[in-house]
Amino acid sequence: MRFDVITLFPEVFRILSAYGVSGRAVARGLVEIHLWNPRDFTQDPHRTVDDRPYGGGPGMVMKVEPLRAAIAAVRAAAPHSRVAYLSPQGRLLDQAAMVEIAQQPGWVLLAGRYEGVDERLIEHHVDEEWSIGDYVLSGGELPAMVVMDAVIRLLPGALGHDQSAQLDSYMDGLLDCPHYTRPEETAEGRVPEVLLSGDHAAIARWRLRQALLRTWQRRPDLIKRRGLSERERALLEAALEASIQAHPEEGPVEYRSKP
Ligand code: 4FV
Repeated sequence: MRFDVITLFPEVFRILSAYGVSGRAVARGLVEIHLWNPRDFTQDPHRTVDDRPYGGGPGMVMKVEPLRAAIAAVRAAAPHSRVAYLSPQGRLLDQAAMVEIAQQPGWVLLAGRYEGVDERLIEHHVDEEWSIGDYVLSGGELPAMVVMDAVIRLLPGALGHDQSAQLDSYMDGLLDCPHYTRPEETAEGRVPEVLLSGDHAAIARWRLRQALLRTWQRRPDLIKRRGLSERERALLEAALEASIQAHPEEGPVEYRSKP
């Protein structure tokens, strides 16, 4: 996988190539990260990349010319890559989208600043527009890093053992089950017995049951979108029943962010 990032702040991307899963993936050549600064594609002595918005209003807008030249240079260096602009107006990304993105050989990520980018640049030189969430950030750098982190961990060989990406939250459209580690007992309580049993079938069933219950309680929209198999429906009903038995005073299991 190859990422080319067009950004006014290339230095911030060091965090991806220097640390953790993404740092190891870069070191092992599973992914290449190339950084391009639009200022290097300006013609004027002030290296101007932005100007005031036509029609008035606050802030500044990124100019077409430096970005057009930068994209042309990147496309020449990475002819198989598609160009994606990160903005709140884009397609809202989720795990399924990250799996799709990871199938491509490469992406050019355009990280905007100021109020955004001149619309003509988006219309004529951008293939896709993506959003990481319905809120406004001060730049596209963090969204670009979010996409890169989420995609790099899906690359074969990026995680300790490939199997773990499959177990990730959302990979099966459900929230993740609770996790525990040593010691078995702390002041906060004891690890659920089933996890100490060594009975892998029972452990897998418990984890699915917990994931179903949590998703039902915290993100019923995901259950609606995904639907449930007969087995999952039975597991969820049993979990809901047990939860009502365990918290009779709380009545039917309504939405709650913490169990
Ligand atoms: C954003 C988002 C985002 C908007 C103007 C950068 C900012 C500023 N990008 N998902 N949410 N971008 O807020 O992707 O230039």
